[in-house]
Amino acid sequence: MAKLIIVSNRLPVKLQEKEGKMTYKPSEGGLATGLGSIYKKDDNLWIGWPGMVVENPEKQQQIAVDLHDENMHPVFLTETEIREFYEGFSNETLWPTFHYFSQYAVYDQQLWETYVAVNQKYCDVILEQAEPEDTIWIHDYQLLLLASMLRERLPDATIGFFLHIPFPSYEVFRLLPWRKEILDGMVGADLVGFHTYDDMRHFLSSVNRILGHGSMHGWINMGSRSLLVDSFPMGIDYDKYAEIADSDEVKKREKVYRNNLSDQKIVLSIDRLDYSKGIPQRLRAFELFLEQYPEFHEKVTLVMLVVPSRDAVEKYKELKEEVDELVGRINGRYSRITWNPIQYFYRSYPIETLSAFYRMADVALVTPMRDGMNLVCKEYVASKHNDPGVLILSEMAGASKELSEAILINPNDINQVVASMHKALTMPEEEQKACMSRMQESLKRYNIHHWVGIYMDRLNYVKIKQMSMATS
Ligand code: GDG
Repeated sequence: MAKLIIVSNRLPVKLQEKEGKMTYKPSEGGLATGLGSIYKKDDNLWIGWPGMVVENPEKQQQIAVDLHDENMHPVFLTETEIREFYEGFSNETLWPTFHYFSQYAVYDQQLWETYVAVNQKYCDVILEQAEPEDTIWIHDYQLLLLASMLRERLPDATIGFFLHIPFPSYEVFRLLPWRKEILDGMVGADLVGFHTYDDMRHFLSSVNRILGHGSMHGWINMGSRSLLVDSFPMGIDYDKYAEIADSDEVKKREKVYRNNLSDQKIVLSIDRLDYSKGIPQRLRAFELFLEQYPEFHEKVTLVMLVVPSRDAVEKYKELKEEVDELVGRINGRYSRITWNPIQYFYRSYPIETLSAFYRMADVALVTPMRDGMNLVCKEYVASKHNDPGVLILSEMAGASKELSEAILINPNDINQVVASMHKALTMPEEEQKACMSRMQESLKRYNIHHWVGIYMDRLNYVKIKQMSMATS
């Protein structure tokens, strides 16, 4: 029977070694939850890096056996591959370019060559596991070349690709020295999916101008075969977030946190440490808010959770220092014995703590400079039930296309961000609830299961359509 193979840079578990014993910690990421019910079914399989460098072949063998029982299969990467493929080309070349920070992009032939070699490594591992009629669904910017590598060896396979980050405009994409090779890699898929219509439009424009293939209604005609490009805005596991937020455990935590911040309006900010998330810009806007609205002193607290990320990459180290310094400066300037304007946490928390933060936040301040989608803002809305709350959301996040009841802002416009904070903190409760419930309705419906369902349906449709095109 044909099976589905999901491929992503990382497996949905994190491998750890404690006192010589291997442990497998499940990932709580949106993708893992969304695809969880599918990859565990029948002979389906998830292929990816288990999150730890393992060099000993016997250990590798043992890990493969352990993972096999959970419908997973490992791709092992060396220290050098992690440095050059993951930290290097993926996160120092592609990530900044695709997020419109091309001034941060490193163009290094060695990093590119390792990127090609690692994509080939994933391809080889998949070929050991795949049958010609299997469906293969590849995820994200670390594996842009994989679809064509697989297509060469499995010409009739059904191959999907989904990009979780933005696809930049042609004017930015064309800066990459390997722009042609990257597009050649992506068009090997039958269906290329993006979060938004704009990402899709940018991709089609680059394919047209760099590869010379035009398109009609999202179909790219490559001569010998055709592929479809479409947008699929990713949802969250709505019920999971709503249920956790309603649990006694979370309510208890919220009460404890609230007691320590009594009489305070809470503005919440949660992201991975990343320059695309606009953390320093958000802090500067909060500082200006305190300057312009002294009546809010001792009445508002910014609870800011920053999750450590990619700390081996230079730009991220610099950003950490900048954020530390800004928080220190603002707290130094405005703190009282009884009030710290910013409560700053640089660590990751269990989902129950996150949920308690969502519940107690009067305002969620989600202001990325660029974001493929952004799930934090959706999780905030899902955690609110019938409670009031206001979402301030950047226009540059994919999610802004769906959440039009949020207060939408341009994160570069500091005055607008300040005004939006004031508006949010003074908005009548009825208005808050009305906006919240409209967003909840839409997120409940277009949840992660819906996303997986429509992507898979569309992929099947493409295969059927291709067959009818070939015979007509
Ligand atoms: C990429 C794209 C796109 C955060 N802190 C903790 C924690 N989180 C969880 C959140 C949320 C996830 O991490 C972050 O997701 P985002 O979508 O906001 O951002 P990226 O990580 O950059 O994700 C993005 C996404 O892929 C999906 O396609 O939306 O645009 O950049 O789920 O809840 N989870 C736990 N503890 C924390 O401290 N457990």
